[in-house]
Amino acid sequence: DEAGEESRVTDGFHLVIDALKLNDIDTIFALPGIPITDLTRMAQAEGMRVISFRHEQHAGNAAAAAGFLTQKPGICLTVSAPGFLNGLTALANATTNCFPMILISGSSEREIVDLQQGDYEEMDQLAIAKPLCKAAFRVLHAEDIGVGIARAIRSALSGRPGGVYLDLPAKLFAQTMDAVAGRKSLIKVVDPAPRQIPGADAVKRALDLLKGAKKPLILLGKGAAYAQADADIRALVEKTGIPYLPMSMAKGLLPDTHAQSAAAARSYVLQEADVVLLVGARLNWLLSHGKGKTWGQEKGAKQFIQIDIAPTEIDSNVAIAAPVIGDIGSCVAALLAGIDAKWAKPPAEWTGAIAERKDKNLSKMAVTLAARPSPMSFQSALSVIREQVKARPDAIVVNEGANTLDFARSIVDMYEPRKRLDVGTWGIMGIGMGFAVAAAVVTGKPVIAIEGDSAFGFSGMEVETICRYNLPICIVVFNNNGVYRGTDVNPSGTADVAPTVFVKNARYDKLMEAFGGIGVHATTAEALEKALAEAVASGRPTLINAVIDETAGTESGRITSLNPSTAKKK
Ligand code: FYN
Ligand code: ADP
Repeated sequence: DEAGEESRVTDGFHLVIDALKLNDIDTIFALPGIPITDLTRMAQAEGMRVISFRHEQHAGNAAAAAGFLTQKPGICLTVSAPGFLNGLTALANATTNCFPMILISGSSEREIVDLQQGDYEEMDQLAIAKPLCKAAFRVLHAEDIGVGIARAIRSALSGRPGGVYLDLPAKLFAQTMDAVAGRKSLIKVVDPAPRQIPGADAVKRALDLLKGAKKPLILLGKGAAYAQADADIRALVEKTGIPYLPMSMAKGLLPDTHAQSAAAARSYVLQEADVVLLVGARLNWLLSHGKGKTWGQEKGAKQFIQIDIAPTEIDSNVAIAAPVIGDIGSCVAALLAGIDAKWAKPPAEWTGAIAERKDKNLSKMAVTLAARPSPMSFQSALSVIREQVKARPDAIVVNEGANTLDFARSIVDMYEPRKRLDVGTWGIMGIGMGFAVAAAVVTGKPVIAIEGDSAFGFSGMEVETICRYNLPICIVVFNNNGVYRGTDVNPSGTADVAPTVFVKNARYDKLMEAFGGIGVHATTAEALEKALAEAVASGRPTLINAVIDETAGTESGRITSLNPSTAKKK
């Protein structure tokens, strides 16, 4: 009969869903449309969580953040050509950040695309994706779906994690095959991120160098956060007694209030340290390429120990005296094994000098944070968020902007690993709502998104998504009327406002109300405090329009120096 016939065959749609489920992937971040609309419906019917967005870039950013948080590739599903391109930005960003994700895009008919005969949304997506991600695959036959998904998962997770593109032409979904053969064609990936054990000689070299250091420093990056080797990393720091510095997304790996944190003496330790142990952090622009004034070059050469899974990362900017190649869990465990009770803690001269600088900065900070100026300053508004995060250390902080990012990074202490998601390696704007949605969906914890008003604009429409799924997200928009600040004027005399200025006194809170969420217009720290506490306690979608002094804010925050300035005389 017909029903029996139906159960004996499967199709491309179901093989994709079954292959993902077989590999414990239970969530898809998507934007439905031709040719993947039915795929989203069927995935939901088959018990997957399908979170559908308003723009593919945010679905892609959500997948990337989910990958970082869970060590499973986040899945982003888009339509062809323009939808694919929108998702591709997020895929490239995920790859840059070493986050595992898979962008699955439907594509048009190969026969027409390859002859360039002008199909609906015609584009050779595979070719375009290839240089922008870690790996890219296309599946043409239903019986190869299992292999395609397995290769995508392995590519995203093994070695240095990253983004993978999987091209699924429209025709593939409708293809049918025998259900039993279909099931047999699927692959459950065994050991998708194999441990990579460092060589004993490399470990010894690193330990010897560390032992001889007078001013050692440990630098933790987001690779260390991703690795989920939290207990061993903490043990390494505490057993050696070496001061450490977290990169922004490594904040909370050890609580920022930890006695060994040198975050509040950053410039000093970078300049003064003699041996630096990098754990999952690259010596890129965020670390001034490991040289120059930031690193006190005039004070003599530094020696680096670098733990990384990617051997070619070593010597990328400066010579690395002791590379330790392997997964962070294995490398840190191996170092720990070489640290016994006889290990000499760093000289008190070094730790004492750091403590002195740190205390000075912390006291200065305390004064700034206690002030209650009107209108609010970045610092007074952030002092409120700082207290809320202290009260709810399990909350996840998403942070983007320029000044809003830079001030929040040093003001808002983090207490637990992987609770801070931000602009990452590229320093990009637009990750806000995608990251916030993923954080809420995969952890179920409250999310506080600290957003510059400009940064928020890139993904603001996703407040509808947040309301639709009733996610426990509180967005705080730091509204100072513009990019960096709101006071620039157009010098030409025409009616247009300056390029960095927005509509003055905009009410971003109304945007949230439009979709049934809670909007709050906060002009004082007290009002902000009340609204934030209520939002975190209730878990209801909330947007607080925090009015910040429009004269506050510097060009590009703390990276002003990256703005090119002309040598031409005025
Ligand atoms: C840090 N600091 C503190 C504290 N934490 N003081 C007191 N209390 C606390 N808790 C001090 C720290 O010692 C530094 O002072 C200063 O605050 C800044 O610290 P931060 O933020 O850690 O360091 P810095 O120099 O800003 O870091 C460099 C960086 C960072 C490149 C890693 O700026 C960064 O991640 N930038 C990303 C920027 C970005 O992507 N922007 C988006 C594009 S904006 P000193 O020690 O005195 O120096 C487009 O326009
Ligand atoms: P940050 O921006 O915080 O300094 P980066 O993104 O520059 O951090 O560096 C992260 C590094 O961590 C990358 O070089 C990446 O290869 C590495 N990495 C990521 N995951 C692991 C892992 N599980 N084991 C070892 N290294 C890893």
